[in-house]
Amino acid sequence: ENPAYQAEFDAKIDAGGYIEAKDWMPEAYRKTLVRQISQHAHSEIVGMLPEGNWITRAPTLKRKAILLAKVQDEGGHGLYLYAAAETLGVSRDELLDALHTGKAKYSSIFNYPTLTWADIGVIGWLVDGAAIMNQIPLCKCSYGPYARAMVRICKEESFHQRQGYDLLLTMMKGTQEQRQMVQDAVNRWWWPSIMMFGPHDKDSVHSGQSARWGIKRISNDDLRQKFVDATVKQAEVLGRDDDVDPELKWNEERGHYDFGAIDWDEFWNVVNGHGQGNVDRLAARVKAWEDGAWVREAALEHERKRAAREHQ
Ligand code: FAQ
Repeated sequence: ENPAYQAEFDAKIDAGGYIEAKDWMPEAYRKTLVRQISQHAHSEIVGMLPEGNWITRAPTLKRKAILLAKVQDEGGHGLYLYAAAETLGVSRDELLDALHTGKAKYSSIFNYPTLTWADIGVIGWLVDGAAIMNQIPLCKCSYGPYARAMVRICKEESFHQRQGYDLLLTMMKGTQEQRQMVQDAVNRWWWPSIMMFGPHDKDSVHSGQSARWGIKRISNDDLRQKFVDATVKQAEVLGRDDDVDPELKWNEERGHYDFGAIDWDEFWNVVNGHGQGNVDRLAARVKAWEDGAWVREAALEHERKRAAREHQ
């Protein structure tokens, strides 16, 4: 701890400025960022799995090309985010090890199964919709490398959200069976999507400090409310029959939609590794890492040979 550096850091935060990788920062600030950015990166990479399942089963060439592009974007987001975390002095191997050994979290949402093609539309509409709501304020977070990575990520997420909504609009114009499929997918993904924003503000252990540091610009509950308000309107255009939450209704006085109570037992159960998909998702990641060992070895060997040639 150095009081002069601390004062400079505080002044920068108070002025809404950016902290850069080479700037002095409190150890706790660095650790919080490593935790959040790496969990965010893991979410992108694990998030490729539920959708990846459907690439070979996309109903048309157009939908297949779109889904392929979306899943590739998610791989890219994971890589920018790992690179942003690395600027904080942590290695990618350490981060991946924390994921593979189950020490690091990733978003609860990716532990739910994708049962039908409508799930792909609903993930784009609701899951990417929630992700954008949370990520737009992160474009202005106080850590420069994270904020800058978020700008491009948000642009790509916007395409992801629209393609999901477009997929659902198409299905809603189809047969009764297709409309039913959409309704079923919405019913299964609605509550997990609104859980993505994390615990209520009063139960959120990190919120106070993260807000003070300019990492969290809008609270978990405020983002959740913004998401519900925006999404109900989109659902009306979609022409959905709303039986997902009987308590979901416009509250004139508040100027917001009210909604029912979240099942926090389910949320913590999934976060703590006991959701439907946790075991499979982690096993798929570990297998991918192990199967890729020869690629890493070949790349290192190539580099060793190149360096040896240069020194001859
Ligand atoms: N799942 O005190 P808080 C995507 C944990 S979008 C699992 O409120 P904080 C794009 C939290 O880590 C999804 N764990 O924590 C995509 C903490 O535990 P810890 C990823 C959760 O950090 C779309 C504890 O609960 N987006 O991937 C969750 O201030 C479609 C206490 O909570 C991000 O990661 C949860 N939902 O606020 C890809 C955004 N919520 O770490 C493919 C960046 C909370 O002490 C397809 N992250 N926890 O062990 C954030 O904005 C924040 O970290 C929050 C949580 C808001 C998620």
